[in-house]
Amino acid sequence: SASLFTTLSMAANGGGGGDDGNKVFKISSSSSLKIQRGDITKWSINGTSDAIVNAANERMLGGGGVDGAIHRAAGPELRAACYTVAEVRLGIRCPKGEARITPAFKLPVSHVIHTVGPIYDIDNHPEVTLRNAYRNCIKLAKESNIDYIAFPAISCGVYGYPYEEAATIAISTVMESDGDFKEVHFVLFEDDVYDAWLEKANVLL
Ligand code: AR6
Repeated sequence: SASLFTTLSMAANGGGGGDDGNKVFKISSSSSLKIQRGDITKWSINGTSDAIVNAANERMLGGGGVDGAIHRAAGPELRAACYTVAEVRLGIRCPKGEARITPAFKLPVSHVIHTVGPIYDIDNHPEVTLRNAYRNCIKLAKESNIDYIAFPAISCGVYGYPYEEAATIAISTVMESDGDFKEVHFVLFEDDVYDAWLEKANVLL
């Protein structure tokens, strides 16, 4: 059932805005999965029903990696909005595997969905936590009427998740969203992460 189109025009145009190397797969009759290299802070579809996912930490007040990039691009209002998210335990706004939503402020999307993945070498059953992170983002996005969602490679940076294993979990979990979204995107910053995602998508879709 593989259905792969390659949008060479974007690459030929020089890409940019997270659209270079854009590969499109069908996950249902009404829903497609796009895998691209790029900076997720530049990504948007319509600014009204689109959301990017942030790979945050449990404090949910910013950090390094994609989290730092998202907070820088959104402006200080994002941190202020995160600060108002209720703590579930002292200093913890978003436990691992859960998700929270905020407005996106200066970003070109309507919302940011913050999630926290597992630390691969430390946490028990990281595969369960990583799957829960993707699932809870999808659930929250659906409840918030998001039609277009973009994910980074959650836990594949500082948190050390091996790319191939993370790709299998990420892609198989978004395949469950089957028709919930018009488009699900993975916007991947590194070539080897992008290659791992593309390889798994070609196997799974
Ligand atoms: N757009 C898309 N992907 C990006 C971007 C970007 N602008 N910048 C980095 N990445 P990481 P984690 C990729 O470390 O492993 C933070 O300090 C990056 O290359 O951001 O879940 C948080 O505050 C990698 O492939 O997130 C937490 O403390 C992927 O995003 C901790 O790191 C995820 O890398 C979370 O660690």
